[in-house]
Parts: sequence; C-alpha cells; structure tokens
Amino acid sequence: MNIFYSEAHRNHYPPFEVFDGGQRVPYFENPDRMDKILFALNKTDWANLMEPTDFGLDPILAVHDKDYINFLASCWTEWLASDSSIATSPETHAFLPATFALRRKARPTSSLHGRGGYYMMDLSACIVAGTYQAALTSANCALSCASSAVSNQQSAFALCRPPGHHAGKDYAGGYCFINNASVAANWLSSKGKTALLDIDYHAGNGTQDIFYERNDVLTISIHGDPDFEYPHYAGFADETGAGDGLGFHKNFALPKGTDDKNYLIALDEALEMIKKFSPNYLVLSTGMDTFDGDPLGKFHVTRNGFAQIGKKIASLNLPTAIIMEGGYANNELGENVVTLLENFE
Ligand code: SP5
Ligand code: ZN
Repeated sequence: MNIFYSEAHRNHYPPFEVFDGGQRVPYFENPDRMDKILFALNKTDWANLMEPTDFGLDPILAVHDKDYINFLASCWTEWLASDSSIATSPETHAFLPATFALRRKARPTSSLHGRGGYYMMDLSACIVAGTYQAALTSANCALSCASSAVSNQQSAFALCRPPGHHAGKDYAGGYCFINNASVAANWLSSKGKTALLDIDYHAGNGTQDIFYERNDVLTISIHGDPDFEYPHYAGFADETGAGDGLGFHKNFALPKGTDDKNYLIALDEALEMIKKFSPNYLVLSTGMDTFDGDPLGKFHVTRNGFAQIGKKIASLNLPTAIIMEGGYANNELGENVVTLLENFE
C-alpha cells in the first residue's frame, strides 16, 4: 500500500492547548502519534512509505477561503513581531485568540486577534512557527494519496498531521487547519463520483460545512452525539444537507459508551447509503479516537472492532483515499491503524 508521509509535521508542536475551564494541558495532537503509527507500519511487509508531491495552492483554494489561508500563512510571524517577549522563548508560546466571532455575524478585522477570533472556532488549533508548512504538507499527503488511488485504482493511506476534518472553508479548530480529506474529496470528484465517510470519534463539522450544499459528494459522519461531545454545534442527526445538497449529508450521532456491536450497526447503514450512491472513489476520514480508552473519547470500540470496521469498508471494493484524522491513545494507536489498514491490502 502506498503511504504518504512527511516529516514536516514535527515543527507543528504547540506547547499547550486549552481545555474547558481554561485549563492548559499538553497538546494531545502530538508528533509521538506519528511515531507510534510509523513504528507499527514498519513492522508490516506491505507499507510503502512515500514523500508527498506538491500540488500547489490551487486544490486547497478550491475548498478554502483565500484570506483564511493567508491568515494561516502569516499568523505566526505577525504574532512574533507583535510582542518582543515572545522571541525570547518562542517554544513556550502559541497563537490563540481570546475573543471569537459569535454566529459569524462579523467580519475579520485587520488586527491579528481580530482575524484570529474570526478564523478560529476554539482553543485547540494553536498556531506555532511550523504550523502553516505542516498543514500544507499534510494536505499534499492527502492529495498524493487521492492521486495514487486514481492511478493505481487501489486504496492508499495519507498519514496526515495535522488532521483536517474540523477545519471549514474559513476556519480552524480541533487541531485542524486545512481540511485534508475535503481537499482530497473535492479533487477526486473531478476524476469520478466520490463519497466521503468520516469515522473519527468527533463529528466532522468542517467537512459537513464544506459539502453541505453539494450533491456531487455524499458525506457521512459517525460520531459522538454533539449533544454531549465536541464540536458541540454540528453533527446532529437532523442535519442532512441543504439546497442541492439536501439528502447528501448524513450524521450518525451515537451515545456515550457505544461499543463494537452498536457501532457496526451504524456503519452497516452508512455503507448501504454509499452503495446506493454508487461512487467510483471513497475518502475515509480515519480517526481512531473511537477506541476504548482514548483519552478524548467515550466510545468502547476495540482492536477487534477496528478489524471488522476495516473489513466492512474494504468490502465496498472502492479505491479509497484513507486519510488520518484523530486518535490519542498513542500506545495503541499504531496497532489500531495497522489493524484497520490491512483489510485494504
Ligand atoms: C481531529 C480531532 O480528533 N480533534 C479533536 C479535538 C477535540 N478537542 C476538544 C477536546 C475537549 C476535551 N475535553 C476534556 C476531556 C478530558 N478527559
Ligand atoms: Zn477526533
């Protein structure tokens, strides 16, 4: 299996994130996640690690707002220039706004914090010196993966970091800056009919927003009910698309404690919808935070559950661009990813 990976993610490692209650905690979405996955992949005999190709900005700007991407590009250097105390210990700093553009009835103002609160939805998409380059390279891993799936008519894996599915057209959030899976799905949709299935524990709000009014890409997300779980304001079962896109988005909002059995029931229904749509390609937003014991999740999907999930999705027999999203039980993450992926071999 072709696996697209770059070391560029290492320079995106914010020193903290902020949890509810204002609590500063170490950044959960850390480079160690990639090391654990690489270690497990390197033990297999089928992982073919490759550097991503640079696709340039065009396929990214086909999904994202140009001013938003410009904000990501210059945020750190502007932040650094704004306060001389940052330069004395940049590794202890991360850019975060403290005021947000509620309900988006606002415009981005010219100040850095005015743009920050407009282009960010929470306190977990911290920007540091290496963030923009890491995000671009992560998107290129997804595009390279999609391109490989088309050329070889065979599934491929993008080992993306940072992840992408919480990032919308013009906002960052939930460790995500550029929506890798959406960029790949949009690109793929010009090559053939494309569906996107998101199995990360958290609702793929960014992906939902990006494709909400489109009927050319079916988007489905299976996740913790936003009634109790982040991202709190999207991912509800009654959100099914709008305008031309009505009926082309589906949310499976599952309860706390969802186990293999109940997860697989929802997955079967999702796979039936995909079959009915009859796509040529599938994009799989692959979060492993549904795992029993994930520090950010409340589901009980087991290693064996991931084997069955992989087997069921692979049985669609579609060239699939498998895109890494979340998953924070680092010590189990590598084997969990391999367990899912080996079904596509
Ligand atoms: C890509 C992805 O999985 N992003 C997830 C972002 C979740 N950020 C919000 C975390 C809220 C944590 N709540 C505290 C739970 C501690 N046990
Ligand atoms: Zn997640």
